[in-house]
Order: sequence, then structure tokens, then C-alpha cells
Amino acid sequence: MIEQPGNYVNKIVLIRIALPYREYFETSFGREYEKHTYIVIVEANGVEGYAETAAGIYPRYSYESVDIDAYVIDKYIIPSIEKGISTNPNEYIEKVRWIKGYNMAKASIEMALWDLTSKLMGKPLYKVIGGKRKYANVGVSIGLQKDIDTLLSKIATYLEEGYQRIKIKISRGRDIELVEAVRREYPDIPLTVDANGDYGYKDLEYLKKLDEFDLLYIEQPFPYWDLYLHSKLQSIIETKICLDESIYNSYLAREAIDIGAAKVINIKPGRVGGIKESIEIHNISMDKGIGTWIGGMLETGIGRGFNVSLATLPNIIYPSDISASTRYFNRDIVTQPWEIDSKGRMWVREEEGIGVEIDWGYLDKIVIWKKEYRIGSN
Ligand code: OSB
Ligand code: MG
Repeated sequence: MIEQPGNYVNKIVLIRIALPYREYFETSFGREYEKHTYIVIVEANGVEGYAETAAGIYPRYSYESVDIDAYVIDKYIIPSIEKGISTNPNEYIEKVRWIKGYNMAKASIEMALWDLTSKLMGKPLYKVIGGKRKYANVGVSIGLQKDIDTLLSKIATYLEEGYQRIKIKISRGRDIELVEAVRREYPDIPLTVDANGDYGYKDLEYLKKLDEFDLLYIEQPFPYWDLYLHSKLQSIIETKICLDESIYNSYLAREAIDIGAAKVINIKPGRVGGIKESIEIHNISMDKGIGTWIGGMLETGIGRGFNVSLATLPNIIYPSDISASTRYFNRDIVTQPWEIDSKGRMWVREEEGIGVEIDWGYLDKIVIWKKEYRIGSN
């Protein structure tokens, strides 16, 4: 699937940026006002592949953050590959496998290698990975709002724009009343909730109330390290449980499905270590009859290119958390912002790789720092 012998990486560049969100995004773990990430550029034969880290400014979603990831790359990843690597992402994965954890740091380079490899093959990424559609079906993830009226008016706008599914963030103390209000106004829309792990053992009975609202699924009610509690809840409620944070590799996907802790899986390439592991989780889920979708980390237009490509895989049967560039930013860092059509579809690009060009003029304005590594003896 990915062979182009003779291509070796010459250079890896990290460009740390902060990009203001149009409005803050609030989850059970806090509020964020700016997208913090670093862009990765890998270069071979004069061709560049791009990606970004999914980690946020603080280690709230997981133990990774942008600065921790940059440190892991500098101290452990670069020394593992600096003698030389080919552009094959699978070879890279083997070289950094000894490093425990830090999937987002590892994934940021793996993904840039997939963009680069696809470009060297002269194909769009979605074709290289076996995508079956030319578009992603998309839904929108709405953060916690200051009040219910604001939430309802946001939902109205997003439905008008065509989003196929609404996901609302919930947290302990801000849950049933939100879902009730949304269902009163919109009895039939595809609706989900995401708790980002805010609940615990004592909430098991309480969460059964969510069965009244005909949700597509409930996303990550309990902390990421607790598969058992998810299986326990799944055994007492009708609504499907979808796991996000808990599934950070394909082994956990298999186990969560086998013990009945998940009936849906949210796949985020950063969280699981990259494109290869995302495809593995997708395939395992498909074999076991479990539906999947692609999650989002409020990515820039670069990260979105990977999410849209992955969302074309055959077992992505739920709408993915992929929104138009304008939903996140006043100005994206790519020359062609991502858009959705009136049916809530985001079309892949037919250009090579993820099909994204960086808007260098704008990127230069939001750079915090930049670091360049020479790879191999070139
Ligand atoms: O849990 O899915 C999540 C954003 C940051 C961290 C965690 C999550 C999210 C989202 C946003 O829900 C989805 C998007 O990128 O639109
Ligand atoms: Mg989630």
C-alpha cells in the first residue's frame, strides 16, 4: 500500500502557533480561547508533508500538551530517527515504538509522513487509505454555553447550515436539563452528548435517565482509564456508549468491544498514534459490527484534512466531528478553508496528500517559535 523505495526524509520542522478561536470552547475539563498546536513539516526530494499535534495548550483532555509533545519530539523522537528514515510511516512507527505513550506527539510526525508519502505516490490520501466515499458526513460538537437559550440558538444555526448531527457537551450538574431543552425543541434530530469523563461510580443510576432522550449514543461518561464502569453502565442502559479518550490503541478497542464497554467508537488519529492505528481500529470495529466516526480536536485546516480523509472509510457510519473552518476560526491557516455543503457533507480534495496548502503569510503572523532538524546524512 505504501511503497516508494528510495525516498528519505531530509528535514523535519516544527512551527509552534496560537490561533484565536472565533469563540471559546468549553467542556467538562475547561474553557479554551485559542488553538495551540505546532505544525509539522517533513521534507523529502523537495516535497513537503504537513500535519499538526492534536494536543492542547494544557494537559486536560489527556496527559499530553503542545509543549510536552514538542519536548518528547526533541528529546526522544528525533534521536530515534535522526540517523535516517525513509518516508514510509510504518518504518517510522517501528523506530519510535519503544517510547511509551505520547501518541499525539508520535502521530504528528506519522501523519505528516502519510501526507508526504501520498504526495510522492501522486495520490490523494483518502485513496491511499482505501476511502470509499468522496466526502465526510459531518456533525457539529457544541461546547457548554452560558445558558440554554444560547445553546438552542446555536443549534438552530448549525442545523440550518446542514450539519447532520448535533453533539452537546455535558458535565456533572449541567446535563439532563440541557438534553431535555434540546429534545423539547427538536424531538427528532440525531443528537448525542459528550461528558469527557466527568462522571463516576456514584452516577451510574443517574445516567440511566439519559435513556429517555433517544440519543444516538453517550460519549465517554467516565474517566479514560475505567473500561469496567463503562461496561457496567452499558449493561443497565439502552443507549449506546461511545468511547473517545479510553480508546488510545487498537488493543483497547478490541477489549472495550469484547467486554461490552463500547457499542460505538470515536476515532481520533492523534489520540491513537496516527493513521495506521486509526485504520486498525476502524477495521476491528467493522469486523465486530461496531460503528465508528472520526472525532475532532478543533484542528486547523491541516488536521482537518486527515479527519476528512479518514471519514471516507466504509465503517464510518455515524457523522464525524468535522466542521467548516469558519466554525472554529475567523481565518484558517490554509489557503482554501474547509466548507460543508447544504447536506452536511465535507468533500475531500482530489489533490495529492491531504490536498492542503499553508497560508504562509498568515502563519508567519501567529508563530510562537520554530525548530528545524536535519535527518540522515544529507
Ligand atoms: O471530546 O470530542 C471531544 C474538542 C477538544 C477536545 C475533546 C473533544 C473536542 C470536541 C470538538 O468535541 C470536536 C471538533 O473538533 O469539532
Ligand atoms: Mg469526546
